[in-house]
Amino acid sequence: MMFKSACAAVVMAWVAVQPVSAEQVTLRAVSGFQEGTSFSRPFEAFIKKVNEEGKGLVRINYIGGPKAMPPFEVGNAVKNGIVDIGNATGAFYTNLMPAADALKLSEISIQEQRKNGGWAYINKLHNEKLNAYYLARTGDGVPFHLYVNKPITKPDLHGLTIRVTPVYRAFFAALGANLVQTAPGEVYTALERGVIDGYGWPIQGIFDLGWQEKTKYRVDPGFYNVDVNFLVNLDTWNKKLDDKQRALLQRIALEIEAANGADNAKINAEERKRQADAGIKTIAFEGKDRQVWLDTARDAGWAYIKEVAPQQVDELRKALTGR
Ligand code: 173
Repeated sequence: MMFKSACAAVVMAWVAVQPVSAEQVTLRAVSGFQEGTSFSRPFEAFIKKVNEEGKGLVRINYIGGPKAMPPFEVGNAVKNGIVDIGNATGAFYTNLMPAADALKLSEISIQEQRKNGGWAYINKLHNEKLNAYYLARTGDGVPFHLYVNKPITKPDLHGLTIRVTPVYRAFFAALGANLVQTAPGEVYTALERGVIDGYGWPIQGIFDLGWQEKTKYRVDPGFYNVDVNFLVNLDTWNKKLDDKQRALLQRIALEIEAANGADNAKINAEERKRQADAGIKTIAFEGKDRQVWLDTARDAGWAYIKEVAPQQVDELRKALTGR
């Protein structure tokens, strides 16, 4: 009896001096894009990998996309810890972080941003404004386009009503369009009812929600660069996770980020072909019109950032373009 309790005491003393071996942590995740669609897929691949490779360490409980939470709420949910991880484009959280609208203006890859100090600066802004850690960026190399149902012959959008998010707002406004902001989930109905003459969207993903049925033309060239970001609530990142758990999430996030960046040129080409096969015609601006189109996109984009984030615009430009 005495021997037994002495043994127990020794074991308990031993247990007490061991570093707290972390229990498995469960994190709640949400996506700003519909489940299974183009801009949720990298995030879902991330979750799958974490759940496979992180057994006993980290588990991610995916509560889903816009059916679980409106896209423009994801930033807020990450900030307040309602979820631990969110998948969202900067355009969905400009209410909290106006500078997030600059991410689309990147001209260098996220890998280069990680090297030139750009990522660190953008992470700091996410820390401060969104109470979030900037874990990864996907969508690199994917341009945005204007899709229309009335033919246009020059970079002039007067008389057209176009569906936007903050991504396209300054650019299409500069070309005279009337703007209607909607979440992606409302685009199909808006097209069907004829309340919009077109919409902004990347080269990838128009088939996800059936928009090819209601789309006549794509305008080329594409502009900007998609950012779809993995954001971790900062208290979760700093306090709920230990070094090993953070390292696992970061490693897998970087793997997904790199794989997505490498795949995008091929996916873009497939989507262009698929659009042509579906009967979507291209309106391609060339020469001077092309230059006006691209210059207006970039200049209106940066002018807007200067307006909403004057203290940050120079550093953002350096971070995102290297200049
Ligand atoms: O909804 C949008 O058009 C939008 O802002 C966006 C951003 C990144 C990827 C896909 C859509």
